[in-house]
Amino acid sequence: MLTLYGNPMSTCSRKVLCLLAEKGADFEFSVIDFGKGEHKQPAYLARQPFGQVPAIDHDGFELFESRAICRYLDEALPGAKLIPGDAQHRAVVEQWISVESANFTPHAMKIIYQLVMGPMRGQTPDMKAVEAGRLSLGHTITIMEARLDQSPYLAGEEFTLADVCYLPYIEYLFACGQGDLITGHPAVGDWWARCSARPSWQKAAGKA
Ligand SMILES: N[C@@H](CCC(=O)N[C@@H](CS)C(=O)NCC(=O)O)C(=O)O
Repeated sequence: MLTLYGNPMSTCSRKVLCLLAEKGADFEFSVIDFGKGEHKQPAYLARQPFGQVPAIDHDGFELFESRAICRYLDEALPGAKLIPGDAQHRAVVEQWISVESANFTPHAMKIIYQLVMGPMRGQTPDMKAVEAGRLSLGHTITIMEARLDQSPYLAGEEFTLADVCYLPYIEYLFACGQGDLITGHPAVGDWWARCSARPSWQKAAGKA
């Protein structure tokens, strides 16, 4: 029995939802209500001490951190493999996941925070912070463009966990009017079109 504790709007939950859809896995989705502050209550903190989603319980095995969850579920569940068996191919997947967590997401989240989360709390966006985020993210996207000009997916010919990890942040960049960062780079734009059309992403993003 697999239970995912998460929220359908959360980027990190969507990574896991996408992976589960790729694998065709059966699971229960236990929605943690941010509005009620459920993620900061003792029952949930016992599962995820930072009070963040997602977390899982797989036959009594508990785990948090979205990337660790994805790696575990890819190995533990049957279905398509999103992490290759070959050592060099797997290392390239890990390289692009590291780029996502170090060079892509922190910059993307600066923009998303200013234009999405802040306004939800009644804050006015700081457009200088948005511009700074765009500049830093643009540098990373230029590097991704060079890679994606060589292969259809970040780690080569196949869709892998490396691609999955970027999708939730890009979805939000489009939602807050910053999609030109992606479409302004032809190979990155084509890659996004390919990845985001997958039924797994459509499902994870609540579009199907
Ligand atoms: N490194 C964590 C980050 C988790 C995270 O930031 N989750 C967000 C939603 S995407 C959250 O729960 N935010 C609520 C909070 O931090 O209070 C992971 O990858 O699982």
